[in-house]
This record gives sequence, structure tokens and C-alpha cells, in this order.
Amino acid sequence: MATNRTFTMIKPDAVANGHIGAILNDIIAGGFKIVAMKYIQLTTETAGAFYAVHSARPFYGELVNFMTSGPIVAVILEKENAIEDFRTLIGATNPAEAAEGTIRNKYAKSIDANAVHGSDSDENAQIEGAFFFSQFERF
Ligand code: DGI
Repeated sequence: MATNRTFTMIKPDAVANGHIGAILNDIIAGGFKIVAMKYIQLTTETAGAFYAVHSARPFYGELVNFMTSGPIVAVILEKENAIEDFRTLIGATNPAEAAEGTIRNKYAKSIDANAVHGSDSDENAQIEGAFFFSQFERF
């Protein structure tokens, strides 16, 4: 089920800077179909749980703080080869290293405020999508 799906968030920096529309445009132009979408603000508890895999990393507190600093757009996307193609579309984690024309190259300012999230595996796409959406909210 999850093999052709990925999960993304448009992060608080990109939302605050007015890039929701442009980023969704790039995603759709990249051949992705929106399967589910919501506009919400994470709490310390929900952001902490979402990024639990990074809880031992030195930047975890900063990451949770940043991700709760304003609303985000959570989206499940569908496309063949979704995980890999979406990570190509968004570019490297550090926008300074993101390829020309990628979403992070165009809209991100720093390694923590890096505009978008993209799942790194089919398994995580499934887990992350289910974290935000019930089965009745996925089309
Ligand atoms: O899958 P990615 O989002 O590209 O990267 P990741 O899973 O390695 O890290 C998750 C998020 O954590 C990333 O989007 C931004 C933040 N992060 C990663 N490495 C660093 C970091 N934040 C800071 N401040 N410093 C880092 O080295």
C-alpha cells in the first residue's frame, strides 16, 4: 500500500514566509498527487513523538522548538517511486547543499528551517502518514 506513497510537511518557516502555494505547485508539477492534506500546529508532545527517532541527537530540542513555532501543512503524496523522487525534488537536508531548482534550494534558509520534510523509506512514509491521518482522511 505504501510503496508509491510518501509523507511531507511544509514546515513553519516556509508557511510563515508565504511559500505554501509555490511549494504545492512544485510538488504537483513534479507529478505527485495529493492523497491527504491538513493545516495544523504541532505541540511539543506531538512534534517530540514525530521526531522520536532523533531524540538522542544534539539538535533534537531545537528541532522540536522549531517545528512547534507555527502551523505546518501535512500531506500524503502518491507517485511511482515516491520516496526517492520526492527526496530528489526537495534536495539535500542542508539547503546550502541542495541542488539548484530543488524546493530546499529555493525556499529554505538553514539546516533546521529547511522548508519541507520528506519520508526516507516506505515504512516511515506509512508510519508518518498514519501519525497525522485516519484511514477516512486518505483518498
Ligand atoms: O530527512 P531529512 O529531513 O532530510 O533529514 P534528517 O531526517 O536527517 O533530519 C530531520 C530534520 O532534523 C531535518 O530536516 C532538520 C533537522 N536536522 C538534521 N540535521 C541537523 C538538523 N538540525 C540542526 N539544527 N542541525 C543538524 O545537524
